[in-house]
Amino acid sequence: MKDHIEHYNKNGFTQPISMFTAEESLTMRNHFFEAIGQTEDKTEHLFYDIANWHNKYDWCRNIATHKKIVAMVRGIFGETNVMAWSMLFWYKSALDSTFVPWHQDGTFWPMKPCKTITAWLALGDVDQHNGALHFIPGLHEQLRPASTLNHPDSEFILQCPTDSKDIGETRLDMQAGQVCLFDAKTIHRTGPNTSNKARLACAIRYSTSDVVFEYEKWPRYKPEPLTV
Ligand SMILES: O=C(O)CCC(=O)C(=O)O
Repeated sequence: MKDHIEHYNKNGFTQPISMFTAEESLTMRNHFFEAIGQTEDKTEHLFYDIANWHNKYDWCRNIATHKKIVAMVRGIFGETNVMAWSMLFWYKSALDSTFVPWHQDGTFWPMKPCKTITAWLALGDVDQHNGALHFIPGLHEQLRPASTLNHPDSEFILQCPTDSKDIGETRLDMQAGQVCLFDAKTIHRTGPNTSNKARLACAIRYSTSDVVFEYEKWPRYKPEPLTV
């Protein structure tokens, strides 16, 4: 755990951490498709209510409260009072050209202080072909002003500007059942899915109990904190 915490503090994210077996992650993947009433081989973009799965399904609550994930989050925060306040699924269908541009999650979250760790769980292998996470290491101390992005394939209309000084982009290939933890100020992105299989991951957002959510400013998908 110490190595992961050191890596996180230095870079803003951890290396992949094995959390669930391939079989367990396949079961979760199947639960997801069952929950949205679709099947794995649908290729069109899926529309589903993405918010707060940790309070919707027992199998999701079990992920959000998983002892080893929570222990890692507590270790990084250095605190025991931790809540999961959001859980959503990131789905890229087969041959999906949409991408998530460089961004810092904290840009989108009206909270004080800006203090969140995301646990991103791969529910299938991820690599350069199907939208692995990319990070810019070591730039997680402050939020940068975001700029607008007008691209038909972008998931967001805001992006975090990066320049030639932001060297060392790192891609994190992960196996099904592995988790990566990253900070609300970490600059990250994911590319399109050029493979023939859907890419599925879920992201659980954790904060400590001192964090105040400015609910009135939250456009939608308001936080639903669950003590873990
Ligand atoms: O999984 C993705 O495609 C994007 C994930 C992401 O940006 C996030 O969880 O903050």
